Amino acid sequence: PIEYEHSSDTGNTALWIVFVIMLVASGFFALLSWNIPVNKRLYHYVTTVITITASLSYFAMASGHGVSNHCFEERDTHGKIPDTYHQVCREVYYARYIDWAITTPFLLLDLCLLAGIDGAHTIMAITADLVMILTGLFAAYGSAETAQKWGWYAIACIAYIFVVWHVALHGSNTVKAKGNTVTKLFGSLALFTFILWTAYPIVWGFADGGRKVSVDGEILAYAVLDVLAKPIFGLWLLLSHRRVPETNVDI
Ligand code: RET
Repeated sequence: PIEYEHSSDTGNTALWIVFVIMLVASGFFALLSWNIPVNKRLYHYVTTVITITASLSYFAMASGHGVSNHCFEERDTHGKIPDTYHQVCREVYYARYIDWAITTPFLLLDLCLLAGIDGAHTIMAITADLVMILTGLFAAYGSAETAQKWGWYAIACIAYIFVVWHVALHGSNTVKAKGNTVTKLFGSLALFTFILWTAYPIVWGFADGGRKVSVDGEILAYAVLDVLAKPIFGLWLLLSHRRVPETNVDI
């Protein structure tokens, strides 16, 4: 017998709701740049690209695209001879990884610009971030209970530590040159980001990885995190940017 793990109406409704939130946020962020000179719109561009990408990815997932059935053998008798196996098929929303591969570098770019991190360290942080997302994608397609799957997961986690290292360490140094207000703003935005981002591998471990959480539960957990990490993060950044002229970057 094949065991199927897939989403239901609850998960699907959540995907549509987040699609609408991302769309509204994109429109609002674009509007916020209305009376701002073109050369001062960098944060607006970057942040709007982030929510537009997310709305495309949520549209794909809600309408049944960007998802595949990942089937593998799972052992059902542990340590007994002979071992017997059964087939498990669980939905993998690979659209998320495409989304994350585009949006997480841009989120980091926002933070790096805010802190005044130099180009070399920004590129290193973004490279480590791409390694994190792509090795996470490999992990998602590994069979359960295999060292290979959790090996890729471990590599992704190491890459994540590099990302935090680069942004937190260099950012907290370089941001001082921009004064107290920007230093405080960067501190709180970076902490907010760190807490949210760290929740992703935890959700992944229980849902995609360990399969302790249903596909619906996984959708709901990522839905909450995605809304906080993109529209709420963006709102916070763009409204603060409006208030604090020292956040300006020259382009
Ligand atoms: C994975 C699994 C492998 C280990 C790690 C992960 C980290 C993912 C992160 C995702 C962040 C996504 C965001 C989306 C925007 O809304 C790939 C889940 C470390 C940090 C911020």
